[in-house]
Amino acid sequence: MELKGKKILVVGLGKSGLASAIFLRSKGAQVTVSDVRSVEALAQELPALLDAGVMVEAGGHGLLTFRRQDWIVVSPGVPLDTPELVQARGFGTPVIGELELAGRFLRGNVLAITGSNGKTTTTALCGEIFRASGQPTQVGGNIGVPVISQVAQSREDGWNVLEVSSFQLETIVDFHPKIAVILNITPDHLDRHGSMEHYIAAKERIFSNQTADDFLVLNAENAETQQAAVRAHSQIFWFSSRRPARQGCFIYQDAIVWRANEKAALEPVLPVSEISLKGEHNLENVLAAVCAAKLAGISVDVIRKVVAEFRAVEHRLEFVARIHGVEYYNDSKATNVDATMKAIAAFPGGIHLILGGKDKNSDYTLLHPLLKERVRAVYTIGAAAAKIEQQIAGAATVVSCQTLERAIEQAATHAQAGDVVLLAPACSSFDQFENYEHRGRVFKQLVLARQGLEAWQNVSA
Ligand code: UMA
Repeated sequence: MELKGKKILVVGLGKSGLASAIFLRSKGAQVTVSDVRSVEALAQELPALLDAGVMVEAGGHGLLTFRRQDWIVVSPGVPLDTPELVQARGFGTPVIGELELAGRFLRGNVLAITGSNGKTTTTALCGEIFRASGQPTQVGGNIGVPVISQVAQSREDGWNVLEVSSFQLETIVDFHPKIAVILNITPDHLDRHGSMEHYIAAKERIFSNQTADDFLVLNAENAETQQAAVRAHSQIFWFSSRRPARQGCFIYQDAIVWRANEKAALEPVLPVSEISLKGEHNLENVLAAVCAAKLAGISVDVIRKVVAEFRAVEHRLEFVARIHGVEYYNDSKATNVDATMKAIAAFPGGIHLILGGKDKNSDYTLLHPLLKERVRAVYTIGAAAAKIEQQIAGAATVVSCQTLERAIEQAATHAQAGDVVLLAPACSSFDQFENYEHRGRVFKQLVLARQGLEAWQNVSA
């Protein structure tokens, strides 16, 4: 892709847009950035861009700006049905995403991991394993580091371990991972994709450029990933927490084992008891990571050591504190119903669950069985509270709280020793917070402040 002298528009000036604009400028393109945020809101990003000779359109997208371009690079959070993008595509202007742009310049092998839930944990774990094996490794993508910012450091002999989202996959053209992983597909982002069918199609793009020389790792226990296998052209390896797989990773006699092909002997990797992550969903994440690592030729010794030492990633069922015998867990990354179900299932019962935020056109009635079985009370917050309260009526005691602060306060009042206060909100955070990380940090600060207060009261009593 020749960039020198080309007129390129970058849409969205978040992490991906900023890194794309700087990259494109360094390659000699004439770059304009367009963002709906005001000049004041972009004050932090503007100086670096203007210094680099990038033009900026702030406060909205202009039709004319979109029409005068050779290429458009779109940030993941910008919907493809944005009218200006639709019109530009109508005029024949190629529109690609930041991941596609990066993929065209990235050196080395790509391991790409997607799924509705578990992406970040699996990507982080794979990154640790690949690093420990001594191969040059970069970890990036949806996990928080735009891939385009990693192009310069990428190496022919190295691995790029990338978390990729449906938003990023929607705008790929040639992106081609050597190993692709789909952990699971369950309803999420239906507000953006419009239907489950479109969402699945976006996820399946991860293997659309793979050939028989590439590997696709799929979850044998998820209906949607089972069906994906039919459409793939790559070599398929399965992981399963419930039954043996023809080739791939599964549990046998309480240990994770690897089978290279139907006729190969089972190779023990590690006893399940050595894994410190909580919940069956995390067991699946570990199985998928082991599968990917084995396909990359990494030894069992390295894998076993890293998996045993690996702790929960921040905001993913992260233990925060124990106050008066009540444990507080931060699962702010549980931004859809399925993730919340997995978080609930990780505890035997006694749960005080904080739910709510920005709705993604989700069906909260799916929570009924688990709420009845394991949850003592639900504390609702944010814009989706009324919908959630209506949909879970009868399945759990509900306390309307509006804010996270009040929810923690109420949960702490009702919880008894041995109970769990769990933030696993089943919604995105954008109604009350900058993002899920911000929501998780606020949760942790509020819980730790309570812990500090209790400690202080104990000392002064
Ligand atoms: N914007 C517009 N026009 C629009 C919409 C947005 O100009 O129509 C602007 C916003 O004003 C803002 C910018 O676009 O200035 C934001 O762009 P972005 O939403 O793409 O955010 P980035 O900061 O570039 O972060 C993105 C990913 N965000 C999303 O997919 C929403 C980050 O994933 C990712 O870590 C980062 O790139 C680096 O790769 C976050 C995420 O929430 C964690 N992902 C979703 C998820 O995991 O569920 C998919």
